[in-house]
Amino acid sequence: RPERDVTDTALTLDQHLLHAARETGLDTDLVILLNSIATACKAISASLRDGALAGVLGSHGSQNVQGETQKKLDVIANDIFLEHCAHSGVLACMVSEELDEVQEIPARFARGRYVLFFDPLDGSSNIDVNVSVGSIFSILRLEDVPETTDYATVLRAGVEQVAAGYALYGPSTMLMLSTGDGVRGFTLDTGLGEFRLTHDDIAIPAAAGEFAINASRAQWWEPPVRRYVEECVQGESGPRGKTFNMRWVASMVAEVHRILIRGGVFLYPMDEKNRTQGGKLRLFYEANPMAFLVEQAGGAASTGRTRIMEVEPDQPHQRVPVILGARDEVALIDGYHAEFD
Ligand code: AHM
Ligand code: MG
Repeated sequence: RPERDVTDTALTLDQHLLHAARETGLDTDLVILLNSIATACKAISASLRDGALAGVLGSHGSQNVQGETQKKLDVIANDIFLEHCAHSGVLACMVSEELDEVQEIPARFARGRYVLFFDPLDGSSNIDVNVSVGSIFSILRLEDVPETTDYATVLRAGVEQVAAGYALYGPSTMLMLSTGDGVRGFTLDTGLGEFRLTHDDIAIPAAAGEFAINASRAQWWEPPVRRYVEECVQGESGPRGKTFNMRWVASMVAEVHRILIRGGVFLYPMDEKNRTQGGKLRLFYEANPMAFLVEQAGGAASTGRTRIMEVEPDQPHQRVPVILGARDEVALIDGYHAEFD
């Protein structure tokens, strides 16, 4: 029988977080919250798995605060997040992409200093075609347990995040997480019902050979984005001197995951069509948490004009242009914006 070290086994997320609490002083209230979020993601993963058989596909017949038609699973996933996180005892409040108002913590539960922002089911246009979707979350810690939780109290710039991550519901379910000391990936062990540490020390290479953008919007692009993409597709004979590959899943979680695993750059830029809204992706539920992860993995995240995590928020459902991934590519695209402005 080959020798096997029985102690060399992948830690569960709980084990990893408890070690981090003991060894690096990770706040135990944050551990409790991350644990609740992981449970919510496992529950969402379970609801997605049976798809059409469970009658969960299709439209819910309602619209969210941003006027978007909600899928049944948008509503189910939002309820799952609220249900599993409300009683953690460590939250001041929650803010969801799917809700009009800040979600208060019911009086029967203890309250704490943490604020949880989440997009319960990102990329939900992909659900009916059985393509990967995800949940995204971002966590802030307030100085004290707040008396009121109006938006003015909880809307802070992304640099104040203490943790962020996402769950990807793909061929396997994964949870990618950063608490400010790098990015780790955990794969759902369905037999055990636990996330287990499978990806350590995630690093995005500084250079890229792959870009992701919805090219059907080329008609509305600004000159710096047009220039960047045109140069990439000119291949070896163009100014970049190499051939780039292109991907577009239309599911930001899958896109960012690909970049964390094998590199590249992702753009959902400002264009003539989304300019009045400020962009397409939401600052709190999409841009800030993904920027935190990407920077923690050595990449960069910009609006083209500003570091995303330094954008000063003015409203909860605010949108921003997003350019993130390989830091040399992001720097090049920022440079093109500076030249054209
Ligand atoms: P959603 O929050 O309504 O799901 O929208 C966000 C999604 C992102 O996951 C993805 O990057 C983008 O929208 C896709 O946009 P498009 O439909 O223009 O390709
Ligand atoms: Mg979304």
